Amino acid sequence: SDYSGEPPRHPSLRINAKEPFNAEPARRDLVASYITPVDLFFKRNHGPIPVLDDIRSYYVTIGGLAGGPRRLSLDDIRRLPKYNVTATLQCAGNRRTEMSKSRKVRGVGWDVCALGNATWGGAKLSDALQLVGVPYHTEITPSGGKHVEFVSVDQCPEEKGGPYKASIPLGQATNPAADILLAYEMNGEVLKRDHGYPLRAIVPGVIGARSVKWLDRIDIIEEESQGFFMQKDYKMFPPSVDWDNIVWSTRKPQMDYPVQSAICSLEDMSAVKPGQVTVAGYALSGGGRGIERVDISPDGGKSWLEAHRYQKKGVQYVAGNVTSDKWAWVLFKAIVDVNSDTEIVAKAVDSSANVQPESVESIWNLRGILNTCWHRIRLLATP
Ligand code: MTE
Ligand code: MO
Repeated sequence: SDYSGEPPRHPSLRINAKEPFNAEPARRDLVASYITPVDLFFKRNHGPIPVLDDIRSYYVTIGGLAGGPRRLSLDDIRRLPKYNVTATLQCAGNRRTEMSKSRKVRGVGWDVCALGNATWGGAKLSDALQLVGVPYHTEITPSGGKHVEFVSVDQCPEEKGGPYKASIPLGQATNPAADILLAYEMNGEVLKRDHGYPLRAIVPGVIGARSVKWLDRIDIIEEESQGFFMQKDYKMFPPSVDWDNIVWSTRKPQMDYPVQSAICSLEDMSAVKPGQVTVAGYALSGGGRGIERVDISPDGGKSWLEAHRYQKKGVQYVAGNVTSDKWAWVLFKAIVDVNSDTEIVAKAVDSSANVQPESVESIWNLRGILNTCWHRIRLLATP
């Protein structure tokens, strides 16, 4: 693969793999703002960043069972009603390094920052599909049946040199309330090359792998995509399955992400002065489920206190069960007293009362995805 055309990147990013480029921000940088700056937003790639210079000749082709095919230029997409959706994109591999410490897993290692919260601007996928004659859908549909497949222009070794592909159920793609975007802006600016310029899918509440960048085609197909990243990756297996007994077809491709939180104001095993310590981080859940609460333990899980949560820039605390952005994370903060060596723990509860699992062993899986166990920070109290 040719990596000579990569864009410049922020020097403070922590690089997990150079080619393809995979990087995440430092913990403290991530929770310094409610909206993640584009420069510091994690970058997750499976191949070189495509060079798409002449966007006047760019178009996305909508076809497959949709008929046609119809080509939509960027102007066609921009003429559709524009929506701004604040949504957190999280890689299913977030926190993989920690899972690998319990038992080895395969995949790029990530600390706790393989996610970011951005305001995405673009047309709704449901409007683009309606434009080419595919009607809206407003009921909940089963995940079986027809899918909408996104096909990129990038070339991935895993796809045997072909483009990155992923699909979502047709009923979700055509439902305006799912807020799925064909995004051309990120935080009010033209999308950067690293994040899918000129056009990407944003599928809120779903693992990042389905938000395909650098769109080339959108096809309606009979069943879910047969691409590598749907069939041979991003599936969650039980702890009993390893590389010698895996049968990929026994599991469905992962869609929604589960409830998650992590502490970002502290590094594991760091020294602190005895006294008050700030415990701050993020919490989020998939499928449009908001965060109901974040519990913090100052003593390894024996006792708990509830953290303050906020969603907006102006540090507006969320009271009771009122949350404003259903696709976006909440940031949290608590002050705890530390007088001796201890372990600080965070766990979140979502609006359906799903709770993060206590141990990593119980959710270990060979690909190291969806590590959502209680997040623990060991602190050394040093006077
Ligand atoms: N789309 C293409 N075309 N190629 C990719 O490698 N990576 C996916 C998804 N879309 C990928 C892609 C994965 S696994 C994630 S987590 C997100 O993009 C990351 O988006 P970001 O790099 O904008 O943060
Ligand atoms: Mo990902």
